Amino acid sequence: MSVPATERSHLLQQVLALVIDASAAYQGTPHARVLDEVVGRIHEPLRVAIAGKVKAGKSTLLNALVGDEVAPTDAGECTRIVTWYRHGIASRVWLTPRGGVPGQVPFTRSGSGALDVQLGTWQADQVENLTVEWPVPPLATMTLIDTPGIGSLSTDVSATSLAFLTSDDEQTTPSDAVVYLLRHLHATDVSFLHAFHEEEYAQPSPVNCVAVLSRADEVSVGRLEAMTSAKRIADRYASDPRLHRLVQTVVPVAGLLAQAGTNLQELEFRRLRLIAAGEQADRDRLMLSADRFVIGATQIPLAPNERRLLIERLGLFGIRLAVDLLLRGEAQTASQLAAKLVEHSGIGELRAVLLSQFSDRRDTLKARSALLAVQRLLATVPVPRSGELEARVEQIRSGAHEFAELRLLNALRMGEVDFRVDEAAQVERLLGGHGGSLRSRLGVDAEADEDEVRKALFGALGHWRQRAENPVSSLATSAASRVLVRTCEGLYATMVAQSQR
Ligand SMILES: Nc1nc2c(ncn2[C@@H]2O[C@H](COP(=O)(O)OP(=O)(O)OP(=O)(O)O)[C@@H](O)[C@H]2O)c(=O)[nH]1
Ligand SMILES: [Mg+2]
Repeated sequence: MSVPATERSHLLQQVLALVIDASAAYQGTPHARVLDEVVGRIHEPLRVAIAGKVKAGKSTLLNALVGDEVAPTDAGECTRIVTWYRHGIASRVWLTPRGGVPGQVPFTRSGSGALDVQLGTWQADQVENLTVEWPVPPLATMTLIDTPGIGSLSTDVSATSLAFLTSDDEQTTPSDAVVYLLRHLHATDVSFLHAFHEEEYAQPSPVNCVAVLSRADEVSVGRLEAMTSAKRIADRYASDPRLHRLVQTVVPVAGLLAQAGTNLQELEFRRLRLIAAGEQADRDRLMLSADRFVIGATQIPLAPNERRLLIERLGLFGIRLAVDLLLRGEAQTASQLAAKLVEHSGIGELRAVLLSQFSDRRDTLKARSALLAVQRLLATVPVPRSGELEARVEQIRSGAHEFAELRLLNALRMGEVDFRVDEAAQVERLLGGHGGSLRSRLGVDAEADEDEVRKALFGALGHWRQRAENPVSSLATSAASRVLVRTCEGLYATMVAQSQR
């Protein structure tokens, strides 16, 4: 789905004009095609890669975001291949061999719905990527890219993901943003994130990366308070300086629960009701552990195989939660229970973060990816006009206020500007660190009326003007304050435009 030209930001229009101009400079060479692809990419939905270590829950989370169980989550060949999920008018799968051109390939769907793509004579390591076209609305705003696990036993598979995410081939980093799944803070996670950010303009930049504390239901061994504990851990991770400078935020999500809630079956609901209707001691014994749940002796009329299917779909936490919701009368029907499971999974919070951190900044992220691609091409394959084009790249980079904000956000997180403690939180908010809307930048309630918005805006504007002009402010603080004044002026224009609607 392309974005109408009139809705593109001034920055993106400038970048688009530059890429078209650069493409003319490379006309007649094979590199013109690279730039045509960059133009195509500006019009496409944002590309978001889902990355993380092996079995972090990447494919399950992708399914929850797509709202359909398409990505395989078993140990099949396809989990070793980078797979793109794009919006399309039909359901089709394309295979691109390494160094070859894409061709359509047949697929079937397994019992769970996961795609079983027939690779034909291709081995997984000969495949550059698979592209799945799927006609579902969530993909119209975001192309999702499932990557093989990093830090897996197979170094090949790990290398495939690292190469994809930190690509330094003749094109560009293929994704505009990354959702990084981590289960426990681990050295490999941090070093991977560093590698990814080395490709960025302001390095390392948290601007296009959010972290998910994945499989959050497994925290506290599946006890009912698991999600609350996971939230506490995620908050602690988010404030860890090593992660804080690499990612925007850390959101706890139980992808399995979200996936099950998205397409809960009537039969599964009836089985959960049978458990809820069981005798309390029997029920509690059964739900003590996953093993016991499947093979334990019980009066509840469910065969071990039926119980195994339930635990695979919901996990022990999901079953405990569902039974608890049924017993407390919070869900009377399958669709009510499904909605509650989704609500508890944390996927809604992740969607909100993706919206505020990625979708709302789409144009800036697209502009950044495109500039990176042009810059890399100019550096690796010089043409007579390279010098002039490089100067224009630099001019856009240093002149665009959006990039100045991102640089400041990075500097703030790296501890390179010394705002007062009470100012730092306001600066982060003003720069869009908690979302790009007028109200979230000003730190006022989403329902705040115009008067309140105006008061907050003038308060911030006055404060940062004074800081910029204060002779005792350091040079860095004065420069940063000027960026914030400019931000407030931009917010003022937004406020006026909104009140005229
Ligand atoms: N309890 C629980 N299990 C999960 C969750 N997400 C995934 N799993 C399970 O973890 C296993 C791996 O899940 P995947 O989604 O395939 O993980 P992945 O990161 O895509 O794995 P690779 O692609 O092989 O690296 C599967 O058995 C899932 O059912 C979750 O939120 N909670
Ligand atoms: Mg996977």
